[in-house]
Amino acid sequence: MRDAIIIGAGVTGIYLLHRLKDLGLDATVLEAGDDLGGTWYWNRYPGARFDSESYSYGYSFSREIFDEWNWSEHFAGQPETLRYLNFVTDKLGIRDHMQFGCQVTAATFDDDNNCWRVEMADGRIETGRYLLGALGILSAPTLPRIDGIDTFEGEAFHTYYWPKDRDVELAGKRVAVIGTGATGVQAISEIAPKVGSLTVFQRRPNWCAPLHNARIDEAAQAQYKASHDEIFEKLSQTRGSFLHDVDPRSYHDVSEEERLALWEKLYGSPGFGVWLSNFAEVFLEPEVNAVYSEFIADKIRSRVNDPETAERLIPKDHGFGNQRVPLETRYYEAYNLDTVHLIDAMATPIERITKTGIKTSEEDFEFDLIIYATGFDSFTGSYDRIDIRGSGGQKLRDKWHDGPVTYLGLQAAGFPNLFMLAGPQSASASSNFPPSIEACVNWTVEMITHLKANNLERVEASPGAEEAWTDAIKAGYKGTMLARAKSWFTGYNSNVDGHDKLRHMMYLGGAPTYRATLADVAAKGYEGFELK
Ligand code: NA7
Repeated sequence: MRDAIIIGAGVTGIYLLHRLKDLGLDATVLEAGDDLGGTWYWNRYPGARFDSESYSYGYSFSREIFDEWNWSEHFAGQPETLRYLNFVTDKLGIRDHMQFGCQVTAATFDDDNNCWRVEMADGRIETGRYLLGALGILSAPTLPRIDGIDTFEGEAFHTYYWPKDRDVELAGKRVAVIGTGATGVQAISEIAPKVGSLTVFQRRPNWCAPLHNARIDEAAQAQYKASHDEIFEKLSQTRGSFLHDVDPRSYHDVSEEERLALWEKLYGSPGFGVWLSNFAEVFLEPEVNAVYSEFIADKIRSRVNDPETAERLIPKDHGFGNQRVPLETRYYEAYNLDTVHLIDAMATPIERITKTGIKTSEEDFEFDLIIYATGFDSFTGSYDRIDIRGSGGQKLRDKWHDGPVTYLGLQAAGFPNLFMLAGPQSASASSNFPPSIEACVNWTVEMITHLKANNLERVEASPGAEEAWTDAIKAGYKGTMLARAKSWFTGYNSNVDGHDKLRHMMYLGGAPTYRATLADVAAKGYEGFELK
């Protein structure tokens, strides 16, 4: 029996494996893909890139890695990020401890031996004391439930499964994109000038804002390398572990001139500042949010030539920032091309996919390629897709039927020795991913060290601690604008049964408070956990 089995060779699995190997433990990574990288292995669609500054997305645990790796763009594209994760893995010398092409189908806790038995689609079986979920939060892609989806005779795929072994011919092709979340927005912007024609099927628009990406020249390289300490100090202080944080002034205390000056500056600045460096009231007060939303709506109107198309691209059902804000590069300008058409899939719904294209209530379209940018069964989907059975045979899927229930977003009562890194209801889910997963990994590795040192074989969240944590998570949503928005943040997905109401997926207290809570729990002898 191994000490630990990690599922997933993405950003989390790589660091976790490194820490466990460093302790001399027998750990292996099981990865469904044919290589490492997780999100950055799968999502190869044109335009896939960071919305976080590259150097804030890289790992912080090794100064050597930070110094040796040179990001070429402030917001790196998928190929570069995948190269980075390979570089880190080889530098750490842990590749041999990863098994690829392992689709984990089931995991069962053995109450007699306090260990997990993990089954894979190809019949392989692994047994380990600890089962560590490094599954990511957006790794269960969902196709739309539209009649006829299997009948289309052209090329079609979900963005997550963009072919990796060949180039997809775009030039001259009649292309459809369904979905306008962050993925659709990136893909549309990138392919619009390259295809013969592009038809975008949009159900609900998102609020998008410019990324302002740029190459990192030698001077900027030297500058960010020299700023190592400041970068990570800042990431440790901000609520979302981003380089952007709320403006300390109150919206109500500044003049209109000052307010507009800030907003213009944010709209013209790189990265998530346009979302996160605003006045706190934009997030908290619907009336203030409405004023900012109108400011952004005017920006959209100024960038789209056809006023009717511009109005269609402006969200009417939620205010700016209450869903994930896609950052874009010439997204709105794409709609000024004669070859790009925007279909309102609310007004004229898609009725079916046909052999030759897409039929809406109004028109029959013909396409060569259909791209489904239709999102994910967020946070819990990747756990639900594995038949996970805890103590006494209870299924995690059943326990989470109406939404996740966890303690610290790390464990679920009744599922001993199972840790979810970046699990639902943790801060990893609601902040810049790498800094947050490093904190979760460090904490979990310390706990495992503690258990081993004390000859303990079993650790389980107590039902009371779980209930209190989940109640606190739910309370965090009360009265917020976020709770009313229907997106993957809140677990909505029209393509998954039962995902038509708010699910309390994220810890909303901010990353620093979350880390302090973890430290406090450990300092109190792992309060809320039963150790045996
Ligand atoms: P998202 O943000 O969940 O977007 C999915 C999009 O697909 C969204 O516009 C949906 O419209 C649309 N959708 C889903 N099903 C359908 C059907 N059946 N018909 C029409 N349109 C549909 O996923 P992304 O992949 O874009 O982004 C996920 C995250 O990955 C992103 O935020 C980054 O953090 C990285 P809806 O809004 O439901 O009306």
